[in-house]
Amino acid sequence: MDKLDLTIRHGTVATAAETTRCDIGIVGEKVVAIAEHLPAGARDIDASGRYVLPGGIDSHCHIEQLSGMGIMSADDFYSGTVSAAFGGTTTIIPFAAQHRGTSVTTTVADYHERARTKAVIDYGFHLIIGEPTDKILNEELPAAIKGGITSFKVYMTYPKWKLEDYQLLEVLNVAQREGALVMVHAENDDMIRWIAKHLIERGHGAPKFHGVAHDALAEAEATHRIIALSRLLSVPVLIVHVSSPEATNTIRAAQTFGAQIFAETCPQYLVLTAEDMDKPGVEGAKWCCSPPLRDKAAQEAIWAGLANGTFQVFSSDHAPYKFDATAKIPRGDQTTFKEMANGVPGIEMRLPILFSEGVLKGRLSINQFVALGATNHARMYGLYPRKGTIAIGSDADIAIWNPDIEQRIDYSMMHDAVGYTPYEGHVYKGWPEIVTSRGRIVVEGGALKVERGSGQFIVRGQPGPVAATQTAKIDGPARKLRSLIR
Ligand code: DUC
Ligand code: ZN
Ligand code: ZN
Repeated sequence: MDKLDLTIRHGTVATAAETTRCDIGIVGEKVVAIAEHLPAGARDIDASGRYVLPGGIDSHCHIEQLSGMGIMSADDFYSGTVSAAFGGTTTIIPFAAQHRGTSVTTTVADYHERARTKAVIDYGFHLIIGEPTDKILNEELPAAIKGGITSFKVYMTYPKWKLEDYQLLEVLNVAQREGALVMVHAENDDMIRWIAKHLIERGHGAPKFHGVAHDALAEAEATHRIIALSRLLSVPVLIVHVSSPEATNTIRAAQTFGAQIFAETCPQYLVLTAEDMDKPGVEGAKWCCSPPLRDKAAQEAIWAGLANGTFQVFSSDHAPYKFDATAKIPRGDQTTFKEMANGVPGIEMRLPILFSEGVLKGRLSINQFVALGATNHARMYGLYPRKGTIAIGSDADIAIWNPDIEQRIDYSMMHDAVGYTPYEGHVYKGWPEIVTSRGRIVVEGGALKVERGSGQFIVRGQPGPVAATQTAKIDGPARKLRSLIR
């Protein structure tokens, strides 16, 4: 065997399928050898006592993006990807957000430009479709899909992005025709707006009322509705950032009878609750995200959904907004929950939280951890097997985890540009020590080892569920409709 460029030896290697004690050999950007014993490469890492895992994939994060409320996120493609890498993530799929009045083509070109010179790890994009005009649906979206952007997000709430059911059907129809996966933010806009108006009129503008306005029934209703729309056309849908027991149970039930419904949840719903929003003044704005934090019972339901397979992907929904007048508190201590940017940072904490609270506390196996944090994202979003696993021929994107390190979270440990972490003071055990991306060591010894702009855009293939649908026999309510409407 030719000399290996990099070897990682004596570690416990876990994929989504199995756990083995073996050595890994890398040449250039690829894994080329996996064996019980390999000779040391030009660079040799001793991974004794460590887990050697596929680098994480974070398929839901907002980087250098203008939100639905028109607010710029704090992280650009440099700080966002550096922060991701320090948390054991080697690929991100943030959003290229199409705002009304801007074409998808311009949007995509814009985001390519933002990322190209800054990202330190690999990335793709999902599109956010804010305005599904005929031109966008029939010309611009198909072109973006051909360019490797094979998934897009739609919103059932937020005035600037909300799509009507009719528009959602149009988008699902295009996704089916073009082979793309639709991600959905499922909350009932009218319920939220109605509750919020009445709360604000009565002077209940404090951050904790954000949780009241975004009642779990708003999430449950929209979840039901998008499932019905998906079933009507037999088009797979992935429901993002699921937070409540009602929505989780609804998704589980739909999956049980064969609907093509996939789901994602996020770290904030596992370890934070609505009580975190209940702080003096507007401090609680730091914990305002949508859907909002719920209660302990909801945390348990989400953990159960991770363990039993209701959720395929665990993403950060990193939505980094500064606690200042640019984002979280535009009117200082007079800001009401309706005026605050929605979202919490978490790109760096995503995997450490799942490892500590999931794997080390016995809720998930190490293989489930790998599936939820990496492999299923690759399968869902058309990156597999190049990304998301450790196999011969796959990109050498690897995170070496030390399960014995315990740390109390302090914002100075983070590498993002947000200025705070909602996990301040929490204690988590198990951290990535060395992270590689396409064979390059990205993080080692607490330091960044690569240059700005060294990450690459990854052209994604057809998403897994979509490919499966196209060969599957179509059943249920869609069958008759499909025979009449092509
Ligand atoms: N939706 C997201 O996906 N992220 C942050 C806020 C939101 O509403
Ligand atoms: Zn959302
Ligand atoms: Zn999001």
